[in-house]
Amino acid sequence: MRVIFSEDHKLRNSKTELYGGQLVPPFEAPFRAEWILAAVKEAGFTDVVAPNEYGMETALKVHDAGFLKFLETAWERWQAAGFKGEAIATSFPVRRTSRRIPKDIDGQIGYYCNAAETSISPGTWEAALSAMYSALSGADLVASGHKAAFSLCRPPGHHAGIDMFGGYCFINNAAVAAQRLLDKGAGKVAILDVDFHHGNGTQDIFYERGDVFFASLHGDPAEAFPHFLGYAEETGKGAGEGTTQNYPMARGTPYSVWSAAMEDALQRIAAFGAEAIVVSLGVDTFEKDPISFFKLTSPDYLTMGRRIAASGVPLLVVMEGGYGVPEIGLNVANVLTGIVG
Ligand code: SP5
Ligand code: ZN
Repeated sequence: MRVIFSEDHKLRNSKTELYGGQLVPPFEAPFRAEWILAAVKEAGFTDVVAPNEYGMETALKVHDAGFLKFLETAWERWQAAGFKGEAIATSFPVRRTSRRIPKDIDGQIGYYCNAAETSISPGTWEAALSAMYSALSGADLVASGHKAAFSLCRPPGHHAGIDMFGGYCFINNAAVAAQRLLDKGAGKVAILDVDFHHGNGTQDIFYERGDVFFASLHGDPAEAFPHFLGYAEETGKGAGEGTTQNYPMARGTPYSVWSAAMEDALQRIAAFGAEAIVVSLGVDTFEKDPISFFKLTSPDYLTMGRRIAASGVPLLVVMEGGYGVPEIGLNVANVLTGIVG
């Protein structure tokens, strides 16, 4: 399985995350990608290539144009406003407010933000673009006949919605990849989101579309980020009625319970008729993850990979979350090893 990886991920090196009322060093930091890359090479995945470059056509089919322009220019505008720290949203379009887009950067950053822990720093846009390139390059490999590919994206993407960033995410890499697979000829694609957190951005993007099935396994939003989406009753709307499936799970969930949910998700994906699956792979389901509460162990990721591969359709694995501990590398490598058998 080929690995697509861009060194430009390092350009996303924010100094601050708003956590527990303090500005702390971000959980989502460059060392994550370095650990993951080292571990997958160690496991024998040595075919590592840099992504191709692309324009914005595919991203513009899943994101709002004004939002992408905002992301591209936000840091420059924040600096021009004379602010000294990283760009952090402080005011939001909540209940019973106008949907007009403010003109000033302080207003716009709140308009386009869904979680204020994530600050915009110099290089964030360039790194987010490089992650999108990795996702697109992986999609092109799968579209051209590769049975599986791994896009080692950083920053992650699944919390980025049509016109919202947050949750450490800016451009929704998995959504862009799914769109690319459709544009390259797939009639139907599924996204299986196994990150600990609900993929609220991906759900937002495809909620009313019938060509992409979205399934997410995650910590119950009643107790976990992103707090406001990911309940089981959210199943899609309009043309997308029945093409979203959520599996919220409790604190302490072990693989025996988690895997039953994945089984159901994969059966629904097969019934939908997906011609390819994009796996939003977060390993923050790990028992030692610092910000999550599931209890998966390292060997569980091997079993997970095997079951996903048994779906029999081409797979694009896109990196999402997983934090803090060196085992994130092994856990990702185990999923890939399980997939290739
Ligand atoms: C891609 C991804 O995994 N994004 C996750 C973003 C989560 N950001 C908010 C973290 C807040 C965690 N609160 C945990 C409390 C632990 N006691
Ligand atoms: Zn996560």
